[in-house]
Amino acid sequence: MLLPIITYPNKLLKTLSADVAMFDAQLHAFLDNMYETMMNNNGIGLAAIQVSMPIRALILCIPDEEGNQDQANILEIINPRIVNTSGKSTYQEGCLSVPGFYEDIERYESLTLHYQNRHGVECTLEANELLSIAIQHEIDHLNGKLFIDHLSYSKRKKFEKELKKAFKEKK
Ligand code: Y12
Ligand code: CO
Repeated sequence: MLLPIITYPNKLLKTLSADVAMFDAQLHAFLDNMYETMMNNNGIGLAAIQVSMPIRALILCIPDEEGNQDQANILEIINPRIVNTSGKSTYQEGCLSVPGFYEDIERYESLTLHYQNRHGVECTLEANELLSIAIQHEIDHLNGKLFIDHLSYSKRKKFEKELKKAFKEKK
């Protein structure tokens, strides 16, 4: 089932999402719906709050070298904790909740993540490059933060101007 994705400036995107406690069939159905919704919208990452569910769950499907997204590569990450970080790298980010806007954001180059899978099993993941960036972007969503919240004052102004223009053009 496709779920509606909420977009900026919807205030729900500022929610601090709550830990997941029940790893049941309802959660599994929700994760399946998140996957369908993300793929249908050409996304590579989606946090539960983007579909109005304030729980600490996110999914990722990083494309391979040919740009293909394989369902076998899907990562379902519940109650994530970043336990180690190293390096810095900058990547031009986009977000399904901020359609049509892309900007360079600096993040940790590598990280170690502790999280639970859909069955509640504790897992550890070492992430680099795009996966590391995507994890940080999605964990920000769980904490009510968007990539545009990392922008400098002048870049944030540029974003607000583009948003106003896009809104006027839609009318
Ligand atoms: C690196 C940086 C950010 C992330 C977070 C996940 N971001 C996305 O999945 C963004 C997807 C996206 C898709 C769009 O749609 C198309 O390209 C057809 C899009 O364009 C519009 O909405 C107009 C914007 C963002 C992971 C890794
Ligand atoms: Co996003």
